[in-house]
Formats: sequence, structure tokens, C-alpha cells
Amino acid sequence: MNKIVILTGAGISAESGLGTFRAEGGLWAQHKIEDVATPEGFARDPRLVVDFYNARRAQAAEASPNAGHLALAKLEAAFPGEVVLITQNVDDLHERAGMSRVMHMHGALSGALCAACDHRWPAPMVMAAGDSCPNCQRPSARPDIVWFGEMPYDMDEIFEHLSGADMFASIGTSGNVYPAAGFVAEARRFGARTVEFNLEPSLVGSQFDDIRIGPATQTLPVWVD
Ligand code: BV8
Repeated sequence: MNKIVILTGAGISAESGLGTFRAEGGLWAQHKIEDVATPEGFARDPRLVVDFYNARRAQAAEASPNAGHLALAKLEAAFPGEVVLITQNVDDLHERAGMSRVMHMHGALSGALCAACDHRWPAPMVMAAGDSCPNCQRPSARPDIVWFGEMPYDMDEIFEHLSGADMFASIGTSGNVYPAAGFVAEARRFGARTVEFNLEPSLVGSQFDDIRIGPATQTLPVWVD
């Protein structure tokens, strides 16, 4: 086996104290998706959206990588073949765990994007609605996050990786959101073995060859060793 493709979701950061989306009291319980994670919501109330991501950026800065993040970094360092990590998460805990290759398909809290000229730059810890773009100087800075209805980043490269995967592992994601929830079917199409790590089977759990039930901080170190 020489290529492992990994997809992670909010569940891998849950034990670092970062809220998931659909759990009781999760992020979407406190806010409506259409108000804080769509371009229309940002156009309607940029301050609400910018403050939502400022709060998550501050939380992520306070959080630490957990044994699940560290296990994946250990796998990447020790595996003789290629490990590609695709995350739906916008925190930087994979990087801070030592993972060298992280594809943030839904963007990252550490990034800012210009809604006018598409310029991207490192986000300040606290963004304000109407911050100006350092490139075009217009007051059109927004969080560099892929919202619903927007095209995730690096999709061509991601499908390239999936077509060459020998193993596809999906960790801590509920299988609600596409195109990420469709990756297991894509990997299977090319003959990959597939394994899911979750507290319970996800909405696409039946498509996996193997499911490891339990907290990622326990199931991943066992899998990696
Ligand atoms: C697009 C950034 C097209 C924001 C996010 C109808 C059918 C199918 C698709 C659609 C549809 N209607 C609309 C769509 C498309 C839509 C979509 O899928 N909607 C869903 C809701 C139906 N998708 C999109 O819009 C995507 N774009 O399709 O573009 C296009 C084409 C052409 C041109 C332009 C566009 C873009 C989606 C990206 C949205 N942005 N994130 C932010 O982070 O604030 S999505 C957001 O939810 C998160 O980023 C995350 O990626 C995503 C999924 O959440 P999960 O990570 O799975 O988290 P969740 O809480 O749901 O689950 C946590 C899991 O962890 C649970 O299973 C739990 O059991 C487990 N867990 C908990 N603790 C642990 C654990 N597991 C292990 N250990 C633990 N300790």
C-alpha cells in the first residue's frame, strides 16, 4: 500500500474543546447556517458573520491538538508511502500537531479573502466588517471560509488523490455535507479500502469496509500503531 488519503471533520477537534456542528448545543444550534455560513448571510449582516469567525479563531488559538491529531502526524512521519490529509475543519490543529500536508477544502480561520478581487492574506486575530483589502484597498475583506453554495478549494487535486488512494480513512464527520460526503464512494470506485472513525456510523457509514467506533483520541493511536 503506498497512498493513504484521509478526510477529517469537526469530530477530530471535538476532544480539543472545539464545538462540532450538529451535536447538541453545537455550532449550528447557536446560529442558523444561512445566517453565518452563506455568502447571503455575510451580505445581510457582515458584522454577525465576522464576529462568529472571530470567536472561533479565538477558541482555536486556545485549543491544543489532541491524541487523534498527533496520531495522524505520527502516521505521516512513519508511513513509507504518501499520506494526504484533507480537512473540512477550519482550525489549524493538524498543522500544530506537526502534519506537514493539510488541504483545507473549506478554507481556514487563519485566512482572509477579498470579496472584490479574490486576494488572500493571513487574517488578523480579530477581523472587522469592512476591513480593507491590502491588494485593492476596497472595504471587502471576509473570512477565507468556504460557505454553503461556494465551491470548496482544490477539488481537482482532491479527486486526483482519491483516484490513486489505496486506503481512504474518514474521521469525525457526519456525512451531511457534500462534496466531502461523496469522497468515500469516489475512493471505492478506484478500489481503495475504506475505514470510518466516529462515535457512531455517519450518514455514509454503510459505504465503508470497516468502521472503528469510539473517540478519535482512542481509535486513531491504535490504528496508527
Ligand atoms: C458546494 C465552513 C457547489 C464553514 C462548511 C442537497 C443535497 C446534497 C448537497 C447539497 C444539497 N443542498 C445543498 C447542497 C450542497 C451543500 C451541502 O452539502 N449542504 C448540506 C447541508 C445538505 N454543500 C455546499 O454548499 C458545498 N459547496 O456544493 O458547491 C458549487 C458548484 C458550482 C459552483 C459553486 C458551488 C460547500 C460546503 C462547505 C460549507 N462550509 N464549513 C464553517 O466551518 O463555519 S461545512 C461545515 O459542516 C464544516 O466545515 C464541516 O465541514 C461540515 C460537516 O460537518 P462535520 O465536520 O461532519 O461536523 P458534524 O458536527 O456534522 O459531525 C461531527 C461528527 O464527528 C459526528 O459524526 C460525530 O459523531 C463525530 N464525533 C464527535 N466527536 C467525536 C467524533 N468522532 C470521533 N471522535 C470524537 N471524539
